[in-house]
Amino acid sequence: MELKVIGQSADNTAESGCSASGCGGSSDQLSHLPDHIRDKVHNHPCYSEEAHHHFARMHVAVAPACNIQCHYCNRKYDCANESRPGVVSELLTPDQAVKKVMAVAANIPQMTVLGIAGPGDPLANPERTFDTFRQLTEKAPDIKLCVSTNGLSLPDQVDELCKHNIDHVTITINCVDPDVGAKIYPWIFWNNRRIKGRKGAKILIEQQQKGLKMLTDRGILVKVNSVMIPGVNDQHLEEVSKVVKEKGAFLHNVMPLIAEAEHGTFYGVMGQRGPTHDELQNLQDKCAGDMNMMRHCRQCRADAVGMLGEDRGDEFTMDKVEVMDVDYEQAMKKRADYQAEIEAKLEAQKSSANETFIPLTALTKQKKETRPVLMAVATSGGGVINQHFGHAKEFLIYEASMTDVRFIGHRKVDLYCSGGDTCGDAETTLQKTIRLLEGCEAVLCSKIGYEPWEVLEESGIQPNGEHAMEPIEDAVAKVYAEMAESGQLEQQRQADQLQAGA
Ligand code: CLF
Ligand code: SF4
Repeated sequence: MELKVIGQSADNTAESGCSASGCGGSSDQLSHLPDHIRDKVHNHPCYSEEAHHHFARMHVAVAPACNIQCHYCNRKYDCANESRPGVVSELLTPDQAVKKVMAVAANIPQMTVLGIAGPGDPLANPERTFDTFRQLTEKAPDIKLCVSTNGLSLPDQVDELCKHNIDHVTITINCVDPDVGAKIYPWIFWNNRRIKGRKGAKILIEQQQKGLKMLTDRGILVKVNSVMIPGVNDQHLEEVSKVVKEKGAFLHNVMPLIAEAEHGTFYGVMGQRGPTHDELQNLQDKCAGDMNMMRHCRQCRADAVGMLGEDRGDEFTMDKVEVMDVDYEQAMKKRADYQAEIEAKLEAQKSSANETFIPLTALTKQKKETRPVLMAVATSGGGVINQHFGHAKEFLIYEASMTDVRFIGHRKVDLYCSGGDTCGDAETTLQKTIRLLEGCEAVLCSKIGYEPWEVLEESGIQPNGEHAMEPIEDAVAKVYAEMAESGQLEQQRQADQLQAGA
């Protein structure tokens, strides 16, 4: 049975209602919302942190052109608004896109959302974008539609978006100050002219803010993406968070700049660095005071397919899609059943958890103040610990403390084990993984080989394979309780104090 853990107040008395998964997890993140909003987000993998463990999204690359230039973008690569750099494998016509969506939906029944996110700007390609949406509204009414834009032509397109029953729009807003904007956008294309520098940035900002307000006035959920660029807008994004919240944005997603010289972007070539994990988390925490933050974004490709963090695009290239025989009526029934099963399972987990709240005091007799701990988790989805350490392409990072367990992000790693029972052949990649997990004190996975176990332990990261198939947040809470129980968290605090005093 799933355990739920309630936290402690500073004086170590058990507090009510603050479950481990509730405080940091998304079930409670949604519980304060009115029903009609919950309905819109409960199975959207980007708008609900919990949903991203269970539901998938896909993008179709139908929008090649863009009406602005961002210093972090080279359109040989995917749109950095919504994707990690990497060429879009196939640019699709709307008809091809619709075929592909139906083929994917028939084969991945947990795929609930279709997004158009590039490789250029979807609203700078309105015919292609809206033709795709129009056809899908008719042919696949069970799929949620989602779009991501830089916002320049948004105010002109809001009526059209509403016609297509689009409930979710993402606007990338990196600044609300044209002087900051001039350092990010060299030009925009506006009224048939190229407008450079501050003047162009000012128009873009005005259009973004106007479009945001128009959408929220119409009840459309708006997520704001911001790219964090150290030294350019990092000090400014708190202000952005406040402004967009005031205008009704639902969620703010602060993403790290990705800039490599080989991508051929201005920032990449100029050596502009992206933020460190700590810098990103600190900024997200500061912004969180003002609004809901998204921390599970994977900066997807503009043609991504599958759960966030996985890409099954290779299974659905157009040559494969063309020969797939899809009976969508039949597929819709299968999808509805499958999704109902997932939701029933989640509901059952929630109610069983509500009945079995366990005070953290019951898991640990530790009465002294303990410090928070970062833990890495290997999972392939489903909200449980179900992945071999050596097979993990990314780790989810959780922060556990006496009061809650909260998800704070993910870190991508190189895959160093290509299968089989021998872990540790490629030690240098393992070392890279260990560097990536810097700051984490435990790693929870379903299984781990003997060699990486030893190397992790030597590096101060405790491997733990004892919670395979358990819900992540419960397992993290239990491991934290064990650490507190053993006194190591208090000891460490004393050691820190001694070191500080030395
Ligand atoms: Fe795509 Fe974006 Fe819709 Fe999601 S992605 S258009 S809202 S369906 Fe999601 Fe991917 Fe992050 Fe975007 S993880 S990059 S936030
Ligand atoms: Fe590139 Fe997107 Fe910026 Fe356009 S809006 S320049 S496609 S990152």
